[in-house]
Amino acid sequence: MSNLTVVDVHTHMYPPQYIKMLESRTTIPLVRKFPQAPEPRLILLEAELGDLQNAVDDASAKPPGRPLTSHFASLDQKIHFMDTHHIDISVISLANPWLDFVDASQAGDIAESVNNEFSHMCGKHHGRLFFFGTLPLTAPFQTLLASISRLKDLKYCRGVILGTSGLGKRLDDPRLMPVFEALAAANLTVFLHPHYGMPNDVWGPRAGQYGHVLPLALGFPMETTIAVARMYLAGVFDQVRNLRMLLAHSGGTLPFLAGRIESCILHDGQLVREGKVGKGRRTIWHVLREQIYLDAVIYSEVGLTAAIDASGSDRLMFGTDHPFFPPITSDEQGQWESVSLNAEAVTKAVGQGSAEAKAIMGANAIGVLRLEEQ
Ligand code: 5CU
Repeated sequence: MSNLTVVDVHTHMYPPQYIKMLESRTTIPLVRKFPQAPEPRLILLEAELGDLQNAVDDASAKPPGRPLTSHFASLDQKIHFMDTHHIDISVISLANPWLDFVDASQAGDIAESVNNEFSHMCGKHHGRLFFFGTLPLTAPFQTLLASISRLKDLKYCRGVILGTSGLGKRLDDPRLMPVFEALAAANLTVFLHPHYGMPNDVWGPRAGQYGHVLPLALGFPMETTIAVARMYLAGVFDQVRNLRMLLAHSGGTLPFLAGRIESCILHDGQLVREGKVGKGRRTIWHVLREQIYLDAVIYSEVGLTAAIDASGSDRLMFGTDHPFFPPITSDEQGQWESVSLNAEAVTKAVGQGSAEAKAIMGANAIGVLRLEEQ
C-alpha cells in the first residue's frame, strides 16, 4: 500500500460545542449518563427511543444508544485513527442529525460556529484534513443562502453534508432549488447522508431484540435511495445539471434498484401520458454516471461491484464511517474491522494495486474534491 494515497471521504466528528448542546437536551438527539454504563450514551435514532425509556425506568436495563467515546469529538483521536489505518487525507463532516433539530433563531450562528471549528481543525493538520460544511436548514432562507456563500470561501471546505429532510418536506421540495443551485454554482459537492431511516413500526414488535441492525443496515440505505429517487423524479438533476452529489453507503440500494426504477417509469401510464418518458430523457443511469458519486462504505465486494457497474470506478470513493462501527471485542485504538472490510471489498472487486483500486482508495477523491489545492 506504500505508493497508494488513501482518502477517507466518509468520516464524522461532533465538535465540543455540539456535544454540549446534546448534553443539554431531554429529547433525541441527546447525550446522557446512565448508572449502568461507564461512558455517557449518545442517543440519536428514533429506533433507540424504546431502549431510552427502558433505561430511564429501570437502572438494570441495557444502556441505550452507543457509548460517546473520545472518537466522536477528539481531533487527536481522529488523527490517531487515520495513522493506524494508513489514511493520508480525511474529509471530515458533522455526524447526523446535524442541525436538523436546532431552533430557527439559533441555527445560523451554530452552523457558523461549527463550520469555523471544522476549518480550525483542518488548519491544524494542513493537507491532511478537509471538510464538508454544515447547513442551517431550519434558519430563515436568507441565512441559509448566506451560509453557502461563507462556506465557499473557507479554505478547507469542499462541500456540504446534507440529510434527507431538506426544509421539512424532503429533497424534492421545489423550495430547495435555489439551495441546490447555489451549492452547484459554488462548486460544493453535496454529501448526502441518511438519519431518519424508516418509521419505527416497520421493524415490528420484536425490534428490541435485534439491536441496531435493522435501522442501520436497511433503514439508512432505503432512506437514501428514496431521497435520490424523489429528486430524480422531480427533475432536480436536470434542472441543476452541475449539481454533484456523493451518496453515503454506496447510494443505499440505488445501484441495485436503478433498473427497476427505470422499468417502473417506462411502464407508468401517468408519466407516459404526461410526456415525461419521451426520447432524450436522461435516465437514472445517466444521472448515476454524470452527477452522482458513491462512497465505498458497503462492506462487501458484492455491493461494491454493483456500485461500480452503476456509476463507474472513477466515481467511487473510499470511506470508513468513523467513529461509528468501532470494534466490539478488540481495542478501539487498534485496527477497526469496519475499515478493513471496506478496504478488502475494494481489493476483491477490482484487484489489489489495480488502477481502479488506486482511484477508489484516493485518487478519485483527490480529483473530484480538489484535495491537492491548498
Ligand atoms: O450507528 C449509528 O447510529 C450510525 C449513525 O448514526 N450515523 C452514521 O453515520 N453511522 C452509524
